[in-house]
Amino acid sequence: MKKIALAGNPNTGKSTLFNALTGMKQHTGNWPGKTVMHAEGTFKHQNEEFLLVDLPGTYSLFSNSTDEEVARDHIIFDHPDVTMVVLDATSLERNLNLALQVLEITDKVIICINLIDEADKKGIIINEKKMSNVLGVPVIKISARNKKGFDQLLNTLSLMVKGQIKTTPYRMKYSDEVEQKINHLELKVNEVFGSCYPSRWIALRLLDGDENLFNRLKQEWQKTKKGVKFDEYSVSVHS
Ligand SMILES: Nc1nc2c(ncn2[C@@H]2O[C@H](COP(=O)(O)OP(=O)(O)OP(=O)(O)O)[C@@H](O)[C@H]2O)c(=O)[nH]1
Ligand SMILES: [Mg+2]
Repeated sequence: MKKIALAGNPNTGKSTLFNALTGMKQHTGNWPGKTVMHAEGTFKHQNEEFLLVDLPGTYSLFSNSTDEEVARDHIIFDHPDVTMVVLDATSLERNLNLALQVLEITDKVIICINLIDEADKKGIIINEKKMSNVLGVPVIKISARNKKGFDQLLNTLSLMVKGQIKTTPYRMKYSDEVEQKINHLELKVNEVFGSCYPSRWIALRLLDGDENLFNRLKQEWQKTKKGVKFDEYSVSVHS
């Protein structure tokens, strides 16, 4: 079963899309050890079964809140086959911030521009082809409430899980000085975790002093590599 994550800012229609796709085939509870709602459900398309996870709405994937932590940890540690980022067509500028963060983490991304009916009403015209060229991943206009654009979305999803869509996600370039530090840390992260996790993104977060992510990585390390001291690798926040 292919695992699909639904990420996006609050109120962009993730749960509406989730409900439209999974119908009654869903169950809810809490994320382990958290008081954040966890909803997952299944659906089929072209004989392929998908497990869809509705993530809490967040503005970023840093460690500012439990919601952000849950969304971030799912995308990093649960390895979804595809992450669909749901954007509000009427406030793209704000919404794209999260999309760029997801693109830093994974190259299996589909951008869904939702509430396209609202954008139409406001006379907002979105050139999804141009956006797709710039972002390097498929961009699809939908209306979750009216079930518009679903065929194209699901066909794209099927192609992506089969590895038939090549993406080139947009990645921010920083100043030479910062890039040097990123490269240095990235090598260390690779040494510790191999290709398990997105090393460039982790290096960026460590440079930013994200202690919460650091501790979570340490936990993951201790789960898999008992007996070897993480600290011996001298990867640390602010290194
Ligand atoms: N007009 C219009 N409204 C929509 C569409 N999709 C969702 N909505 C509405 O947008 C509101 C928010 O939808 P939700 O699905 O709850 O959004 P969410 O992203 O799950 O929100 P959080 O869980 O808080 O992050 C609801 O009132 C929906 O009915 C759409 O395509 N068009
Ligand atoms: Mg929701």
